[in-house]
Amino acid sequence: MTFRLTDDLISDANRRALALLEEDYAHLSRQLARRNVDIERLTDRAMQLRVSVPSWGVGTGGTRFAHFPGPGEPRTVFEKIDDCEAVYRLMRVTPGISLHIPWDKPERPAELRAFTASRGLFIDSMNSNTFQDQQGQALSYKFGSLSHTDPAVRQQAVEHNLECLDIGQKLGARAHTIWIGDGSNFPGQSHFRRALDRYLESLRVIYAALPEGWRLYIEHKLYEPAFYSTVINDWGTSYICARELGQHAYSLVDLGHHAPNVNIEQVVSRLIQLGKLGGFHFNDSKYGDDDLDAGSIKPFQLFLVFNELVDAELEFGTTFAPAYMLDQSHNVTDPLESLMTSTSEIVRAYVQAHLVDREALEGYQEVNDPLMALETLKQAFTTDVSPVLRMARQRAGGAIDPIATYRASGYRTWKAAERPAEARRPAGIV
Ligand code: RM4
Ligand code: MN
Ligand code: MN
Repeated sequence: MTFRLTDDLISDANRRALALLEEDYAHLSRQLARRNVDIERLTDRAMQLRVSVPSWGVGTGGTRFAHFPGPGEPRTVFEKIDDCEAVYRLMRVTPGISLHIPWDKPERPAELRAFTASRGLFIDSMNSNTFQDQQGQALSYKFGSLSHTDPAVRQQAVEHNLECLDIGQKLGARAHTIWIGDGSNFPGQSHFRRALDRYLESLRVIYAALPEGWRLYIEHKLYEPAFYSTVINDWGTSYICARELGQHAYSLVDLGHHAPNVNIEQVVSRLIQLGKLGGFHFNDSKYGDDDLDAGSIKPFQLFLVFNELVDAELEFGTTFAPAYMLDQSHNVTDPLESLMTSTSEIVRAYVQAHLVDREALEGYQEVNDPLMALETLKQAFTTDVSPVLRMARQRAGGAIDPIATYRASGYRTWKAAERPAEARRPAGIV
C-alpha cells in the first residue's frame, strides 16, 4: 500500500478555507466588474490551462558540486508517477508528464502507460538524452552526439532518438523534445558550419520517423555543458532548423537558456509570428540555466511572456496551442512543493495576461503613449488574482492552499517510510 492524497483529504482542508476564499473572491469580483471584467471567465481560463510536469523534476536535483537528496525521494519511474499524481490532485492542471529517456526508460511501456492512466495522468512528451554517457554505451558523447564528427556516434545518437519515439508511441505521447549538449569549449575546436550541417543531417533522419500527429521540439541553449559555443545556441538557429525540417518541427523556449537580459518575450513573439513556437520549458533564473522555480526571480518577465501568448491566443484561437512544460531542478526545496508553486505562478501569469485591457493598450500604442501603455500592463500585473487561482483549483477538485494541504497530509513523511534510502538513485537532474 502506498499513501495517496485522497479527495476527502483535500476537501476536508478546503472546507476550512472556503468561507474566507468566497469573501475574497466576491471582493475581487466587484473590483474587476468595475473594470468590465467578468471574474468567472478568468476562473474558467485558470481551470483550462495545462502545464506538464517533468518526470526528472520530482526528485531533488544536484549541481556540479553536490547533490543533497531529501527524504522519500522516488526511486523508480512508478514512484515518480505517484509524486506527479500528488501534484496533479492538489493542482488539477497538471495531468501531463514529460519523460526523460533513459532516466525513466520503462521496461514494459504498456505497463507504465496503464499505471499512469490509473493515476488519472498521461505521458505527453518524450525527451532524449545524448548529453551523458550511459553504462554499457558503445561510443562516448564527450565530443558531441547528433553533430559529432564521427558518423558512428551520430548514428548511435540518432538511434537513441528513434528509440524514444518508439517508446513514446507505446506510451501514447505526442511530442519529442531534442536538446543536445553538443558544442565546443575552445575557439577553433569545432567548425561552426559543419557542426550545424551534421546536426541537421541527423535531425532529418529523426524527423522522418516522427509518428503521425506528433510534434518535434528543438530546444536551444547558449552555453553549458559546452562553454565556448553550442550547436543550437539561440532561437534563430532553432527556428532555421525547425523550418528546414518541416511543418511538424517547432522551436522550444526554455526560459533559462538565454543570455542575461535577452528580451525573451520578444523572442516568443517572433516565434509566434513565424508559426514556429512549439512550447516552453518554464523555470526561472538569475544568472544562467539556474532551473529555479518559475516566477521566483523575474515574475514580471513571466507575465510579459504570457502577455504575448494570450495576445496570440485571442487572435488565433484554438489553433494556437503551444505546450507548456516545467523544466526545473529543485536543489533546496521539496520538489513537489516547487512544482506546485511554479504551476501556480504560471497560471497566475496566464490569468493576469487575460486581464490586460488590450483595446486600451492598442490605443496607447497607436498614439505613442508609452507611459499609459506600460500602465495598462502594470494594472494587470499588479492585480492580485490569487482568489481566482484558489477558486479554480477548488472547483476542479484541487486544493485551495496546495502547499498547506500537502504539508498537513504528511505525504513526505509517508514517502520517507515507504521509500527507504538504500536503493536510492539520484532522481532529479544530476
Ligand atoms: C537541459 C535542458 C533540457 C533538459 C536537461 C536536463 O539544460 O533544459 O531540456 O532535459 O537540461
Ligand atoms: Mn529544458
Ligand atoms: Mn536547461
